[in-house]
Order: sequence, then C-alpha cells, then structure tokens
Amino acid sequence: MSRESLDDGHGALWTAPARPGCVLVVDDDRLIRTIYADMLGRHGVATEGIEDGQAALERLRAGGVAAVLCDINMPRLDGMAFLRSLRRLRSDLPVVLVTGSPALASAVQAVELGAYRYLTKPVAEEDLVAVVTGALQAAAVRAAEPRLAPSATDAASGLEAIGAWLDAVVSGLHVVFQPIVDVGRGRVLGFEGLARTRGAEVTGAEQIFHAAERLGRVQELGRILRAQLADAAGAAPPDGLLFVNIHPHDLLDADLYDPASPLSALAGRVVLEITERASLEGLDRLQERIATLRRLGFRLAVDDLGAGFAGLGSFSVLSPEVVKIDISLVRALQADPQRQRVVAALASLARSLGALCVAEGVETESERDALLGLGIDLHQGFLFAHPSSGFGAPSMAGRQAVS
Ligand code: G
Ligand code: MN
Repeated sequence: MSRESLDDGHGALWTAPARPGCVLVVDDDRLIRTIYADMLGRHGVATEGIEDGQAALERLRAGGVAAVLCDINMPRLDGMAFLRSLRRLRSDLPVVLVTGSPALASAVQAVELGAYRYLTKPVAEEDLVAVVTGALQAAAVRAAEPRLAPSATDAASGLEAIGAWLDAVVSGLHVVFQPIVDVGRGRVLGFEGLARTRGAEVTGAEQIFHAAERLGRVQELGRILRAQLADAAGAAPPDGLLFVNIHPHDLLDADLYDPASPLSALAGRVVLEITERASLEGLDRLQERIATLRRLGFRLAVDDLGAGFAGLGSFSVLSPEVVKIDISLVRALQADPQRQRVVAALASLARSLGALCVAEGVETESERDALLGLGIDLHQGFLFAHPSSGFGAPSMAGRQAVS
C-alpha cells in the first residue's frame, strides 16, 4: 500500500506518521512466523516475530507496532485471550486473527473483541498481503487523522480549496438508485440510493464524504440526501424497500430522529445502511439512538461487511436486519475456495442473527452462481443494473424476468 494512497488529491490533508511501525507476527510455530515474514517482506512490510500472546503484550508496551497478525491456537495466552487483554490497553490497534478452524463461536468472539479481520489457514500470500496492508493503512489513517499538513498556512489554504470543491459537490448533489435483486425468486427486494454529484469532479461517494468529514459537513450532506431520497421515493415501487446510506456522523444528527422529517414518514420501508468501514466506537448514547431509530420504524443494515476497520463489531451493536457483504469478498469469488468459506461463514453468522444477507458488487454470472451455491440469493451489482436515476426493472442476466 503506497503512502500516496492517503493523499486525497486535493493537497495532503494529513501527514504520514513519522514511524509507521512494524507488523507483530504472533505464532508459536517458528516456521509459520518465518513464512509470514517472508510473504510480507516481499511486499515491503516489516515484521517482527514473537511466540505467544503473553510475550506479545509485553512487546507492545515498547511501542513501534502498527498492527498485529496473531494465531488463535497458542500456548500460555491464546489469540482470543491476547485480544481481550489488548483491548483493555488499546482499542485502536488493528489485529488480524489466523485460525485453522473457522468455527462460528470464535468468529463471534472475534467480532465482539473488534478483530480487524479473520484469516483461515492455509493463508494464501495474496490474501495475507491484502489484509495486512489494509490493516496498516487503517492504522496509518487513524494515527494521522487529527493532524493537518505541517504548516498552518498550507493547512488553511488546503481546507479552503476543499471547502470550495465541496460547495460545488453539494450544488450538484443528487441520488441514483440501484436494485437489490432476489435472484432465487426473480424479483426486486428494493433499491439502494447512492450519492452522486454533477457539480465537481469526484472519484466516488467515498471521496465526497472523506472531505465532508474533514470539514465537519457530513450532516449537512446527509440531510440533503435524505430529503432527496424521500422525494424520489414517490416514484419507487410501493412494495419495495429503500436502502439509505448513513454515515456514523449522521447518527449524531437530530434530524435523523425527527419524526417529522421526510424520511421518517417512510421509515417502514427504509433500511438504514451503516458502513462497517468506519468505527462506531465512542458514539455517544449509541444504543439509545439505535433504539429510537427502530421505534420510528427504520430497519438497519451493516454495509460493506468485510472491508472495515471496525471488524465485525457493528454486528453486536446494531443487531442488523440486513447484512451486506462487501464487493471485495464477492469479486471473482468462484475462483477462491478460501474466500468462499469466509463468505459462507459471514452468511451463516447473518442467518444465525436472523438477518438477510445481500451480496454487493456482483458483476459476473460466475460470481452470481458462486453466491447462489453458498445460499446467498440477494444480489446487487452491475450484472443486474447500474445505478441510475429511475427505478427500472433490472436485467436478470439470463435468468427469469423480474416481475
Ligand atoms: O459503500 P456502498 O456499498 O454503499 O457503495 C456502493 C457503491 O458500489 C456504489 O457507488 C455503486 O455505484 C458501486 N457498485 C454497485 N454495484 C457495483 C458493481 O457491480 N461493481 C462495482 N465495481 N461497483 C459497484
Ligand atoms: Mn451501501
């Protein structure tokens, strides 16, 4: 993962931490430690090996560790006990767990303890590198988050430029819709509203919200988008659900809880998607807020599951009605038995919590069929329809037509 990827293209908003730190590889098997170190080393990731959880806790006190890659089965202090003790000391350090047996019980425990990600043995080099560099990037973003560019003037002018850009974004802000298809039944479950703009050049909605976060304008955007969504909903099929993305900052906005807001009037049809990319940690009175949303009639979804820093923590906090599997887990799923196991475990976790499971970013028939093979039949993606301004029937990509 390159340093440049932290630059948003509008002048560096943050500086990289002075010392990024290494990845602490915790495994009682020396050979495995060496293998992981070699795999990561080939991709420029510095590692340090250590033989068990107890030793790892002691090592962490000395600092200089940016992320941890940890086996679950170890003598003295095992991976779970290690993670539990670590969370008492530090809540922010990303921990990637590795296990030989991806039992549901340990997945749930890992969720509760906020593991960054879960890998099953044998770990492919490609997966290891992708997950560990993702963890390192999350750590770097966290470490750099409150900081601005080195000189105050640069920071101020940078912010001003971003403010002007965001004004242009807001002036052209609008919502497009993408269907979520029940492939098994050949019908549409609902539509997700997605933010777009005509006002400025953007690479995606994430870029918009990234800038809005820096400027404290997330709630302003959220209000505009929710009002537009409610407005457009009149043209949507009346029996379909509306999936609405909510940024964690929106959860602190009184407008979201206002029974008189345009979206509240439609709450019974609305599923609020909360991304798993951002942490819900530290949000004031979160449980109370979630309960209020449910009282208003909203349902909740965990979005982008499998992509985030928050790990699976949002599961236990939100008790979601819907779980959306991230596009990164869906891409070329048919060719990756290991990832199929992970997706199957997430789907089974969703089912055991009574939630519907939607796969995002389905682009090919092979991905569709692999998902169907795992019992996941709610799909969203370009294979069925690109996001568009209307609520047209999606292509069923060779299957029966949608009613
Ligand atoms: O974070 P969230 O899941 O809400 O974002 C969905 C984004 O993914 C939207 O911007 C949408 O345009 C995009 N998207 C939807 N379907 C596909 C797909 O099949 N492939 C890709 N690459 N992107 C998709
Ligand atoms: Mn979404």
